[in-house]
Amino acid sequence: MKPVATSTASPAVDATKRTDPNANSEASLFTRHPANPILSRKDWPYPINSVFNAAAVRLADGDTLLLCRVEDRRGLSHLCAARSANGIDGWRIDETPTLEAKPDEFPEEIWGIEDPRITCIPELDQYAVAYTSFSRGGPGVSLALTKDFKTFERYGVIMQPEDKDAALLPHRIGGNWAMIHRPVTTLGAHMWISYSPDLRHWGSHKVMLEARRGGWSNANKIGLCSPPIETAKGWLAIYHGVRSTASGSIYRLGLALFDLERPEVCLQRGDSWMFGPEAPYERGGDVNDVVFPCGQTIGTDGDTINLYYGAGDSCMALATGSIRACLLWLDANSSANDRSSS
Ligand code: BMA
Repeated sequence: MKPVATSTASPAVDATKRTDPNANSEASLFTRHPANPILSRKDWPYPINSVFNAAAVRLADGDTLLLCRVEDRRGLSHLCAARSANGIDGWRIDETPTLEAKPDEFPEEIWGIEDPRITCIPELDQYAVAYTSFSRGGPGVSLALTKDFKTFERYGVIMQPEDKDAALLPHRIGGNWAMIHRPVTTLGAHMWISYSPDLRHWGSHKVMLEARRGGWSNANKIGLCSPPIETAKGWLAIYHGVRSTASGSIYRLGLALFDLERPEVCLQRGDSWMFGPEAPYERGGDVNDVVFPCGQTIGTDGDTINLYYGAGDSCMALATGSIRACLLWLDANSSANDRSSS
């Protein structure tokens, strides 16, 4: 990064001190871990191109498990588990892919499986993994259940293309399972929520949050990031907004809060993004200017968010924040009840 030029600066500002191009950013809600990137291809036990967009969960034994999207050297993705006692380093990575595409049985997985989100489901005593299947018709949403991240019960595709960025809520709402996802329709790429009695048959589809329009940083395309966090005030959701520019897309993160009983009702939506590509590993990669979280763990204090995110479609990074701070930030930075595309 180059320092800001000094020659034309106003005399009142000591521009020589402004070596950080983001120096006028407001205090960030999330702090990057100094060990970033925490996982990259050099760590892998077998040849790969990149590791990014991992789902995250804290296991019963206290380990953090990241179910990473791993892109092989054909360009196709599979999922591979990495476990660590502190969620930062000392990763123990499965020696072979943990969950691979099975196109013979599931033709929608012909070009790989991507971007998982894990939800712990106490009623089933299992973890649900919602992931993207890359089919001939585009991306769709598939679901698998597991107890141990070794064997998986595959449900196949549950939302047909074009659809992705899906996560299950951890318990039924009004008797039905609820899943957030991002279908692309002629109306745009918005976040929807759908309901199911059995995790196989989905209906009662409702728009949950719309991409904005015009000049907004999250105009035209948004999608859920990590599974929403259940708080006393509502479901706290981190979502990505995509800005299209002449030199490509910029993926940044926004915050929104949804009603606990009726999650399709947006209570608050932040106006500005709260985290975006700034570090070198986020600004440059196979795809530049991408931060893309698919999972988080919550600290033992019940407040700390350990947000795991893919950076530049090339490596995994960690940033920490606070549920309380996110809720306060929404109080201060939201337009009232704005779920729409104004
Ligand atoms: C999205 C998804 C992500 C990817 C991002 C940036 O559409 O495909 O997997 O990280 O684009 O390339």
